[in-house]
Amino acid sequence: WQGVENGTGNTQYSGQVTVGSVQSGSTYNLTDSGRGNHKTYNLNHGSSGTGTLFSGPDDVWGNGQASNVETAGADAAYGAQLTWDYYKNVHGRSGIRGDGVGAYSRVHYGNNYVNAFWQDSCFCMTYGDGSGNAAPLTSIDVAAHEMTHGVTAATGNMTYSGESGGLNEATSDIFAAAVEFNANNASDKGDYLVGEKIDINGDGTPLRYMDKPSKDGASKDAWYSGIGNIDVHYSSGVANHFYYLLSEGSGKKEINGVQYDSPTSDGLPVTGIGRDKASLIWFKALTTKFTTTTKYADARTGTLAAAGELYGTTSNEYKAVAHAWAAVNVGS
Ligand code: ASN
Ligand code: ZN
Repeated sequence: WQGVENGTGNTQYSGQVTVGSVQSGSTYNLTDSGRGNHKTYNLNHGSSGTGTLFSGPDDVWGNGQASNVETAGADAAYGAQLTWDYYKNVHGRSGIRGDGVGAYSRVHYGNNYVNAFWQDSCFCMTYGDGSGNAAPLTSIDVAAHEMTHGVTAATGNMTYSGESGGLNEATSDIFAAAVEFNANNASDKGDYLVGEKIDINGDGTPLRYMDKPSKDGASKDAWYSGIGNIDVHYSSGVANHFYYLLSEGSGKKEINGVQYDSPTSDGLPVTGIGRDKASLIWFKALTTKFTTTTKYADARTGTLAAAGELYGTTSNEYKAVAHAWAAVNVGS
């Protein structure tokens, strides 16, 4: 057995990358021995079990095209690698549960399946190939979103319905953006868009926008009393918007070639503190303040408490948290 990141992944979305593989005799397989032995399997259109571990006579995975069966495996392995490294390097968390144990990925789930999902029951994530215009759901942000559902399940575990469900979903979008920025991949630069690579709408637009969530036609930019009654992928907009404002501030901004224009519900401008600090605050709140029943008002007090512990209650960071929540109509 040898090697961490010896393999070459020719991904669909992230160019040529290195992936963790192990050699066993004259065969290589997609096992990331440096990251909890995270394995990547080919379901080959099945919908249960693990299918087969990606393996072969060379240490080159995929050719950059969806038509090559290994390509989705390379993208999924890379996404898992980046997510592991993000939690380890930025938050000091070893693995999704913090116990050093890797999860596993399954690609080519079912037929024309336009989704990806995390399951705590198998401690694994699964990717569909997409259908029609929608390309395989194996981009960095989708991988990080799904794996973050595992982190959330192991920490705050916000119940997946009502306001707590929106906060659970937002946590996945927030760290998906953070992982993507942290990766600094030239082919998939960091952004505050969710699913911009998979063309799920068929017109090049992303699935979600964090600067102004309502741009998707369904997500909410600000809290209102009935927000717990809508789909968690839309009520998440309030916290996604909070995170964008806390990181970057309100108004127009260009980052990595993407134009943003973030409104505030109270009309008052917000000055951002940068995504690194915003992410540390959200992570501390997730792991030490949030619970199954956390609602938006509790997320506000939880993130304020986290900011107070990290930077002090008289800090600019603490004040920015309060301003950003006010800007999405979550008040005291
Ligand atoms: N891809 C979706 C998500 O992670 C699957 C779901 O609806 N749970 O949110
Ligand atoms: Zn989700």
